[in-house]
Amino acid sequence: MILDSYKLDGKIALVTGGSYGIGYAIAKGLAEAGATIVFNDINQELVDKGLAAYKEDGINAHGYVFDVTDENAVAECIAKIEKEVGVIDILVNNAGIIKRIPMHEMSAEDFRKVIDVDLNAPFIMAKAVIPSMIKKGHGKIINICSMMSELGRETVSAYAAAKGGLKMLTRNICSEYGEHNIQCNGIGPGYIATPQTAPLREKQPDGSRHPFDQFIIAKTPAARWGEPADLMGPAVFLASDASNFVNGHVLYVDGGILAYIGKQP
Ligand code: NAP
Ligand code: GCO
Repeated sequence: MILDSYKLDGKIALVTGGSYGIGYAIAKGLAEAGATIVFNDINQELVDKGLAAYKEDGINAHGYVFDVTDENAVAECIAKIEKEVGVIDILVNNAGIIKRIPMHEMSAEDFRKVIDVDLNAPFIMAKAVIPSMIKKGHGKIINICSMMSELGRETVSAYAAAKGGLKMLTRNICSEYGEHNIQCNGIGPGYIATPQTAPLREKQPDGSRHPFDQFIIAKTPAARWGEPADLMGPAVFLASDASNFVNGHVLYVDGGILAYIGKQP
């Protein structure tokens, strides 16, 4: 039965930055499809917050504290996870940051910080899990890309450079490891209502919608912001056997933004 190919029973999924937001929603979807959930975040407070939320949702998740940009910490923790939980079958590179600063005002340090979390870390995480995936004979890597993997806009130069690079890293992992039955794909969320985009949706002093909020509504055929739950189904698909011949692809979950010139003002 084709629906059986979407089941993740017996699979272990690691979702980085999975305490809340998109990462949490993706992990919840993978859990509902049968996967065992492992997640990390950058501090114990966030991991504890995540563990409580997963428990509330009936998910017995495993939480670990490590910075995804720290190669030594990542290697140590992957070894610990493999010992305590098992070999990772599915890696979701979700952890990410953004700094919205006009490029000519942005410090090289801030630019590097965004590249470090949004591009270097997915490399570090994938490098850490691929050897065991090769031994196991299969693996799924899902990189959380962005509209900014395809488009630019003011103030997000570092983020767009990172997410554009992440699209090409996705294609290169596909190219280099496809023969080991490892599929590496991206999910490109559109504009999703999470803490990361909260500043773009803040109500104005007069109670009106934020100009950027109005802009995105006009640019989105669905005429709404996405919700983290909109990403659950696409993530289950890319994490499951249903997508074993899908590789190097970025699946845009954007309500149609990339196809649409935008509603006339
Ligand atoms: P978010 O609300 O900011 O959550 C990101 C998570 O990653 C947080 O838990 C964050 O912890 C964690 N994190 C950040 N740096 C880390 C590090 N060095 N090590 C470990 N964990 C770290 O973001 P989101 O909106 O859920 O987005 C999740 C992913 O989707 C990101 O890659 C983002 O670029 C991407 N994305 C978001 C949207 C959107 O519209 N929201 C659209 C397209 C793509 P802290 O709380 O400590 O920061
Ligand atoms: C921004 C937003 C976007 C979203 C997302 C869109 O400032 O433009 O934060 O970058 O986070 O990446 O796909």
